[in-house]
Amino acid sequence: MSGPFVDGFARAVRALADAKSVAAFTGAGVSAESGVPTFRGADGLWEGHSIEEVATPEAFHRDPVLVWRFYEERRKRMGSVEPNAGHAALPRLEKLLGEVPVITQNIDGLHASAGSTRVIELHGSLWRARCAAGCGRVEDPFPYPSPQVPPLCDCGGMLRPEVVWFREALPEDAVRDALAAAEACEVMLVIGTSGVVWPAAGIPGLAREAGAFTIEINPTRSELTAEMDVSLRGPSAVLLPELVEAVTRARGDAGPKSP
Ligand code: BJW
Ligand code: ZN
Repeated sequence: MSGPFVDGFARAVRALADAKSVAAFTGAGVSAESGVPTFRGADGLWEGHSIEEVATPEAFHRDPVLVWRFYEERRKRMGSVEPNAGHAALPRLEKLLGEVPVITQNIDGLHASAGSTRVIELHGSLWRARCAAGCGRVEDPFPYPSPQVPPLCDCGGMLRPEVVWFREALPEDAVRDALAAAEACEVMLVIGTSGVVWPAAGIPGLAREAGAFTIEINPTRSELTAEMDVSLRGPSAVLLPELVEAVTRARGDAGPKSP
């Protein structure tokens, strides 16, 4: 059974159940049902904020207090936020299939809180800060609330959120790990991302070029839909648990497959 007559969900289950290695690539949509706003679209985080005002190195240079207030507000809102059933499904998939690297654009830390063992953070973390003056100091974790706004480094310079702003390079080790995971996986789950931000948006395409079967989970079409073998339309907190449940049934108690 293959081709257009088998529905997308069944093809996704079969690909996952047969896979020796699976990776996930995630964006803000995976945290939407935890109450974390996405970036784009109605009620998105950028609504009411100009990106140039808060998410560029120039913005920080111009008005570090405004930028820190924006991030302190987001850190405060995270205080009452928990991982949702979509995050939780990924560590369940690890129990079934072995390690599932999660390449995430999110900075909220919710994949690790949910129990995913290998999280690759492409755009940094809300919970770290580093010296903007370049002395090399990293505060991990950087406590909420910040002792002052803007917080200062021991060297006298300012600390900045350890996140990746527009026109900044992504962390080298995260890019290296993400590329390795994309090239190694047989199946890549692409969850809750618009796919508009580069270079992260190139990762599912690299996985596919290296032979991976690609499965999108998103309520709407994205810039990445055309590169997907299967697109499942719906929220990830519903679809991911359903998918993992179906993969569990399909595999019986086979456990992870050896490479
Ligand atoms: C659900 C759901 C549910 C909703 N379940 N799903 C090539 C071409 C063109 C431009 C560029 C290019 N290369 C580089 C650029 C420039 C730029 C860029 O990409 N611009 C584009 C916007 C055009 N890239 C950069 O600047 C990068 N740096 C770089 O390239 O350096 C080299 C350079 C140097 C000098 C000059 C130029 C380049 C850095 C990018 C850093 C991005 N940083 C941010 C902010 C991080 C910190 C913070 O959070 O404050 O990262 S921007 C923001 O977007 C954030 C996200 O990680 C990222 C991606 O967004 P995401 O996750 O996809 O969210 P949304 O909101 O877009 O989508 C949500 C999705 O969820 C939707 O599809 C919904 O349908 C779905 N959904 N509910 C499942 N329940
Ligand atoms: Zn310093």
